[in-house]
Amino acid sequence: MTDDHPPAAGQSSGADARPPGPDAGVPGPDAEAEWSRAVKVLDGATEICLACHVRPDGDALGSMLAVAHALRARATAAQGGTAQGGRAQDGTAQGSTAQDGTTGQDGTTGQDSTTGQDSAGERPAAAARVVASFGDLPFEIPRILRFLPGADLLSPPDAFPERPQVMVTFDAASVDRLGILQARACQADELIVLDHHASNTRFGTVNLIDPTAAATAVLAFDLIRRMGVEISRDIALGLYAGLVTDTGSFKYSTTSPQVHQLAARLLQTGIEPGKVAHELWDRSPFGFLGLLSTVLGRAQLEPAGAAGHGLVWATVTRGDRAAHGLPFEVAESVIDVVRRADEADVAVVLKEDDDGCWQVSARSKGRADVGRACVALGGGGHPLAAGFTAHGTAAEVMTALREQLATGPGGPAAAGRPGAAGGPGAADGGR
Ligand SMILES: [Mn+2]
Repeated sequence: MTDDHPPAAGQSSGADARPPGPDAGVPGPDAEAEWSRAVKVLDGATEICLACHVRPDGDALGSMLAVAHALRARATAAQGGTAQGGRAQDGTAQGSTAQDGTTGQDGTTGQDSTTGQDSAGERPAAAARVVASFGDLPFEIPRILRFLPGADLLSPPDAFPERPQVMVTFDAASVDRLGILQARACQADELIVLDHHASNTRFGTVNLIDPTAAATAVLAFDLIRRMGVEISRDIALGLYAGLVTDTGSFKYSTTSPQVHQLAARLLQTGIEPGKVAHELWDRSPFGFLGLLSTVLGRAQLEPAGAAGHGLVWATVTRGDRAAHGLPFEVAESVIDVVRRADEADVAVVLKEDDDGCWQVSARSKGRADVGRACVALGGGGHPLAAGFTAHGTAAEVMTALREQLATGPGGPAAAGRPGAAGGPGAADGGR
C-alpha cells in the first residue's frame, strides 16, 4: 500500500530505541492532559475537519474513516437520533461499556483508554459537521482501500474550509505530508495530531503521538473510546485495516500482545479478517505479474552495501507500469518481494510516480537503520521501514542513499536528523 513509510511497518522496537525524550509522545506525564484536551476540543466543536496523509495507506485512511464514523454516530445521537455511538446498525445505547461484547476490559490493554469511557454518557455530544479528506489531486481513494465503508464520508480536499475550527490529522509525521491540505492545517484554530511516527514534528496544538503504538489506528481507537462512542462494525473495519497494514498482517515486530488484544476486540464486532486480508494483500490486476517479472529481473544485489550488511534494490518506472496499464499504487507491494533476499539486510525499491518523482521505500531486517538514512534524505519513517521522495535519475538517487547507508549511526545522516523540537523531517513530503 501506499507510501511506505509505514513507520511502523516492520519496525522494531527494541533496538531502534524510541527517543525517550520529553517529546516522545503520548506516554508520559502529559499524556492524559493531551487526551483530555483533545476530547474537550472535539466536544466543543461545531465543525471537525479530518485529514490523513497523501496517498493514504490502510492505517491513514482506516484510522480517519473510523473517527469519521464515530463522529457521525455521535452527531446522530446528539440530534436525538439513535443511541449514541450506535448508528443504526449496531444500535445499542452507548456509554456503558459492556455492550460491545467485550465487557469493558476489552483487551486493549494497558493503554489506558479502556476504562474511562463510561463518562461519555453524561457528556454533551456535539452534533458537529464532519469533513474528511486527504490532500491529493486528483482526489482518488486507493483501489485496495475502496472496500472500506465510509466513502460517503469523504470529500475532495477543496471541500475543506480555509480555516478549520478544529482539524485532526492521521498518520502524518509532518505537516507537509498533508499535501494541499497543509495550508489548512496551518490555519486551523485547533489542530489535533494523531500519529505514531517517531519522527513526528509535533505540529499540532494538541499532539497525540505515541511512537510505541503499532499503528495510528491504536490511537484512533483510544480517541473513539474516550469520546464515548461504541465501536461499531464500520469503525472496527477502519481500525482493523490500519492495524493489519502497519503490522504487516501481524508479522512485524510491533506485533505485541496489545495489538492482538485490540484485533480481537475489533473482530468481536463481526468484521471478517479473511476478507480484509484478501482486499489488502491478495489481489492485483493480471498485469502485476508481468510487472513483477520485469522489475525483479532487474533487481541488483550489492553484498558489500549498507556497511557490509548487504543491499538489494530494484526500480519500478513509469514505463514499466504503462506497459501493463497499472497505476502507481501497485508498485507499493514490490518491496515485500524484494526484501526476501537473504543476502541483504536492506531492501530498497525506487518507484517512479506519475510526475516522474521517485518514491523510495526502504526496509531493514535489523542491522541498518533505514529510518535515519531516509530522514537524512528528506523523508522519514522508522529504523526498519522508511521512505523518501527524490528527483533525478535512479542512479543518482541510489548514490545518495548508498552514502547514507554506508555508515552506521553517527555518520553523515546524523546531521540531518530532526531535532527534538521538531526539525525539518520530511522536507519534500517523501516518506
Ligand atoms: Mn501508520
